[in-house]
Amino acid sequence: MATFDEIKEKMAEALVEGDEESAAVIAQQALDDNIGPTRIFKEIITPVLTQIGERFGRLEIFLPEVLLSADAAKAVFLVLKPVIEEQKVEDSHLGKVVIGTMSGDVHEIGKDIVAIMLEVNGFEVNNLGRDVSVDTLLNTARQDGAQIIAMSSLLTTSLPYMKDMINMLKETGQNNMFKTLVGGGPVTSEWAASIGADGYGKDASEAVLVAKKLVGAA
Ligand code: B12
Repeated sequence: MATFDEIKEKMAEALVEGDEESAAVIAQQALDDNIGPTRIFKEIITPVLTQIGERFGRLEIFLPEVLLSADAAKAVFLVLKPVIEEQKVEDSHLGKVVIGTMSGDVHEIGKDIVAIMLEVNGFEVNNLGRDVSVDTLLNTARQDGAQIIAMSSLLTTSLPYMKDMINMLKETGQNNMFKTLVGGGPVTSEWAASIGADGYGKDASEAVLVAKKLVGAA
């Protein structure tokens, strides 16, 4: 049986090298060794991808390498997904959430983690993917009869669309129909408050807690 540190080291190596196959094998090994998905996301995937982002920012690595690492992270996600889904809270309908990454932004790993964590914690989630316009998010939220519109942004250039959404809700008198929840790399609680968002979560666990508060379930 491998220790957590050994798993972390091996998975970090696979992510850095962008080795999807090894990443998936190590993810399975972690599960076999009773290391839970949340710990893998929080203590391995997030810090390793953050480091990769920093190296990219310093021009030590380039976009194709980041892309390979992201694919390796997605391979880990696919191994963990069914295990997380098994933890689904039965018979719990806290409400409907529509979630997407804002226009022009294709970062989706963190948003997908948030989506699945909301789902297993009692929400019905419609994950619209990435590069989603304000109009699409809002129209879908109306069609679905959603309670929460959740918005993800990893780029400073896609942040303003969160503000556009909230302004549009206010201007069209729909701000009482939906609660807005925001998150993603450049999003802070200060930014969330400044645009009038109803909730902010710094990670998937907080997203669940805040979403529950927004529907009066926590
Ligand atoms: C992987 C990655 C990519 C991949 C994305 C693949 C994919 N399918 O997702 C690829 C290679 C495509 C990519 C492309 C680019 N990227 Co990039 N990327 C990253 C990287 C390394 C990791 C992101 C990630 O997945 N993190 C891991 C997850 C688990 O964390 P997370 O996303 O933050 O999500 C958590 C929380 O934020 C929160 N959360 C997220 N969403 C939501 C939503 C809600 C509602 C809530 C409550 C919470 C919440 O919970 C999540 C789970 O805990 C980051 C570095 C970083 N520090 O983030 C750069 C980074 C985000 N990228 C960056 C840049 C500049 C780009 C490019 C513009 C590069 C280029 N020159 O083309 C392009 C943009 C493409 C586009 N149009 O979107 C910059 C952004 C700078 C900025 N602030 O604007 C970063 C910060 C790198 C850097 N240091 O420069 N990237």
